[in-house]
Amino acid sequence: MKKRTTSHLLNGSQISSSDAIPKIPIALTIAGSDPTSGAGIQADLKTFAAHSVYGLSVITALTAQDTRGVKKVFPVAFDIVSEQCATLIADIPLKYIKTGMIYDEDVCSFVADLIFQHELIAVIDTPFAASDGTLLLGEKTFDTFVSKLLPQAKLVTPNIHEAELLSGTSIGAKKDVEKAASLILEHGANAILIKGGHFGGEFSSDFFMTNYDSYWLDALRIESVNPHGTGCTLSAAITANLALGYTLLESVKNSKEYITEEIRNSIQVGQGRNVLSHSSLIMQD
Ligand code: PXL
Repeated sequence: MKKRTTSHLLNGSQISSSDAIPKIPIALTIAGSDPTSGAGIQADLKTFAAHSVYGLSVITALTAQDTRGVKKVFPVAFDIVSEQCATLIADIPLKYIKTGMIYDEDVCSFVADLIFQHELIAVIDTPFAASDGTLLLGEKTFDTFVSKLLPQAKLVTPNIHEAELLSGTSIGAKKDVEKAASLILEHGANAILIKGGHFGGEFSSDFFMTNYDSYWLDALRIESVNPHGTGCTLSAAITANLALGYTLLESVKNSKEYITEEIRNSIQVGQGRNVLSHSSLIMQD
């Protein structure tokens, strides 16, 4: 007689009792909280959800901000961050991680060790300051970021200004971007995506480089709007694509398409900058 199997039904998906941990794509974001939900941990989780990736989150700092700017930063204590990470990782099989705002030097060092010890695939974003200039990392954190966290990156995703800081060079043309990228890779990162090269013309060009190859990725530039949270969202989308099984280059290309569409569909919810809706809203006139 055929052996009967017993299964549990959970939210419509079938989980066999012999395989209690479902194989679903999971990603962790370690980043700051933005109450407008336009950037930070909130944008990361919405981006994971939009890609059908289950998102975990550990918050490194709270911010008081609105769509016009950041009023105050409240770093979360080292013990609180490290305990949350250790607790999560003891339970949930984790491979993919995205890091955003990391204010504290010791937290930065801890996250680098976490990635190394658990052999995590890490997309490291570089939000050193908000657009209004408010610093999103402590005075001493930058050096630790460069020496410890950067070498753990599967991909690091600076914008032009952040690439200038990381490379110690100034960027005014495409050839400067290429030079800065190779200097930053010398710190040990596996690959780099330098975002937002607007060197005239109709394209917004990002530069992707590994130790083996490099590409200019062009997208038609969308005039006028410069929504809040595009950096966080792009790096979260790349992490989600990696968790879904795409290669690094495919993940970058897919995510560039995603962010271009999100910028096109950005919405105004306050008196300042637009935010991304992560396809959750269809605006009506
Ligand atoms: O967009 C960079 C960024 C990242 N993370 C947090 C932020 C900001 C910008 O304000 O507040 C928490």
